[in-house]
Amino acid sequence: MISESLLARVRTTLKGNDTGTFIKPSPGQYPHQWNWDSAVIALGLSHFDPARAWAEVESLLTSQWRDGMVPHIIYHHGPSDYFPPPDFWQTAGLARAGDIPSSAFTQPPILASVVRMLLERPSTSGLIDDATLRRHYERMLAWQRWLHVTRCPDGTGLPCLIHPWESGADNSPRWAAILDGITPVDLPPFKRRDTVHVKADERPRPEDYARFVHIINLGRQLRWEPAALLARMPFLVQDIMYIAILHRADEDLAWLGARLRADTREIEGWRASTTAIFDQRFWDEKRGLYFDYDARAGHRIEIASYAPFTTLFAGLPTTAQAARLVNEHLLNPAEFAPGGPLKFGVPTIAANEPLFGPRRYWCGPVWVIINWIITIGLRRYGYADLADKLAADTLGLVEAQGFHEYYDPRDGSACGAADFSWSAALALEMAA
Ligand code: 2M8
Repeated sequence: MISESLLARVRTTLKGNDTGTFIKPSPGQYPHQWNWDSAVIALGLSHFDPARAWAEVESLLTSQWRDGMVPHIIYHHGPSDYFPPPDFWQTAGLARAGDIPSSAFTQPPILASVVRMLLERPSTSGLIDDATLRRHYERMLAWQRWLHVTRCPDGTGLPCLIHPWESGADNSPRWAAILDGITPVDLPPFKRRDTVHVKADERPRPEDYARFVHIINLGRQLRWEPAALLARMPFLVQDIMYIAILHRADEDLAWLGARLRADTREIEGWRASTTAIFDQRFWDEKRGLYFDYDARAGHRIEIASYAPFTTLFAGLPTTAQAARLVNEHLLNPAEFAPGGPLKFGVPTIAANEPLFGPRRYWCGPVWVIINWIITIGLRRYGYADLADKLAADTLGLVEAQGFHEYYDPRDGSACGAADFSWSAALALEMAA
């Protein structure tokens, strides 16, 4: 149930972050449009301004590159005090780029799933015409094809990420070993701006930030040419959350295609390929967990994170695998459950991992978007009580602390940026 007071606070936060063209993730720290932020923000908007929800989808898709990619940061209104600024990406004059200045890589493709959710809501579904919907469908199809084909080096259809920012979980310990192996050289001059708005010990470490910039610089030198990126980038990863989100997006895009009477065999082919290889590449039978894959080195990355739980969102695990994920890990107080060192779940890294950092960004804090994805997955597998409890606990955290970017799982205290759009939008989703 959505209370009037929650609705009013969410509305104030989202209106406050509304630039007119898109809703920014937060007032100071993130002044541009971010890909997966905008998608889930549209869900929150659907509860009080359904036409604006569709406008958010439209504004994200207008940034699409000619080769199909939908970029991760879109600078609709030019530069700001955010680093990197639009010209840092050096995409001007690239034939494959889009018309709106943007970053040169992408983010988790949750948009098709959001569009399906919007279409399944009576308040929102009648506000989009068939021609616009078909245009959105074609664009999302092109993006998902780009991921399965252009970003896949090994014929499996599993996309590779070329920068930690593509995962959405920028400084996750899942990427630590790869980042530690990268020595930045000849860095272009840059000045970090993120630590102006948020305490430095809640943000990526300086050495990791330098590596983020180094990888961008390599991409610039390769003119962002997809085959060259796959061949040369030092960070080349198959991320289980990213692939789970894509797999669910394929399912939801096929649903939309059927509704539009389109031929969905290509999408069904992607779904079959992912299903066929997922366990073989990522499942660890001994640990009862999925692990990401370092595609450059050719081995799994054995860090216990929130990412395996997101596979439930996509329906990828068998019932038996789901039971192991839930009983051995999600409910384990030494790792992910409240009751041991933690008071709140789900931490983004298991509490007993050496690199667990309870306040440092993606190294341990609780994120509303992750809990929301996990609750949907739990329901899909019949764990409705657990999903209800996680949703209620997450809402409690947000009610007590405000719409923050992330929260310390030991005591629930707020971290990162304040007035954070997706925490507000997804609080409404969980309440509903
Ligand atoms: C964070 O990422 C940006 C870079 O893309 C940053 O740290 O400057 C991540 O949490 C990402 O998942 C999120 O989409 C973005 C905006 O909220 O911020």
